[in-house]
Amino acid sequence: MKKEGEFLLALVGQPNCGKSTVFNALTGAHQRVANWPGVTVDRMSGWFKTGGHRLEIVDLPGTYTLASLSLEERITGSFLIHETPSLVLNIVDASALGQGLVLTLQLREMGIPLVVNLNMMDIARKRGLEIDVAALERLLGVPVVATSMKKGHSKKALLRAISAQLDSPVKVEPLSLDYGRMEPFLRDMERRLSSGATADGAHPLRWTAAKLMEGDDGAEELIRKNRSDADHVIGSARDNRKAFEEQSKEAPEVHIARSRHGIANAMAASCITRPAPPVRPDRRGRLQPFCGTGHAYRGDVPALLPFNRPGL
Ligand SMILES: Nc1nc2c(ncn2[C@@H]2O[C@H](COP(=O)(O)OP(=O)(O)O)[C@@H](O)[C@H]2O)c(=O)[nH]1
Ligand SMILES: [Mg+2]
Repeated sequence: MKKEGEFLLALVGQPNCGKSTVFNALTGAHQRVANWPGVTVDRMSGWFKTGGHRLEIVDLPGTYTLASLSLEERITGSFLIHETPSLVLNIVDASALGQGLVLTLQLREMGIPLVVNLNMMDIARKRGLEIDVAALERLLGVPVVATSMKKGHSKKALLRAISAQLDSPVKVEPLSLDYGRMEPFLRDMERRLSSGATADGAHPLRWTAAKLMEGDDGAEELIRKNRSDADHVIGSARDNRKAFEEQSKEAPEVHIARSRHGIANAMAASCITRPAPPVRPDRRGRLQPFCGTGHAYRGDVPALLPFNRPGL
């Protein structure tokens, strides 16, 4: 539980994006390790001060998405839903931007207070990638801070961004992604969720609708906890999932994941001002080290990205 004047900061990111490096840089020696209840996954937490604020920071298990499939995803997803951190710090590997943004988009769909830390900028630069950080910030609608935390570069800028968010928290509207042919099904679920007695107003309707269409256990649990008409809502979600699959011959969760990956890659492509050079064998026919990075971003940048851009 947070004490008066204390804030809870959750560290979220995909494996190997530098989460522990950022955690260590922020907390120094002020760390403790425990287990998450009932499982043998380490729960790292610590504290630090910035701009007169004292923050407890929890390093959540690295996860590629927030689907409730793996243990790591379930721990991280459940913490974000139930512990309501004051702020989420999402670490993204700048050298694999499209992949990293898949998780960022999910956090933006939740509409939770967020600062994005684009880490590993040194690696991205070394590979020839250039990223327009301001453009990414505009698209995401939340602050983005570029760092190379292994060398401690831009740690102060990151601390400033964190304390600015705590000083004057800006209510961020959840990002609404376009799920194409699933839209009518999502609208139906949103309509059902908005009617009747509901105590789950803390989470955006659209996010809840999409989680139910994914068949996410965590979302069903949330509905059961908060709604007297839970059976009815969950039953409708199952009907909608079945109807979508019959109509489009694709599992709803696969469609959602594929759409989100497409949007993440399009977003990355539109922010990468210079992509990594293409893969080219050297004179002996061997592939150059690091040359695979950036392949996902080459090709056509869509003129109009298929999502609602904040501020446009
Ligand atoms: N070059 C470079 N390496 C980094 C940076 N941040 C982290 N690393 C390295 O990347 C690897 C993975 O980092 P780690 O913090 O363990 O990632 P985690 O899995 O997200 O906790 C480690 O070898 C770090 O030293 C960075 O900004 N630049
Ligand atoms: Mg780690």
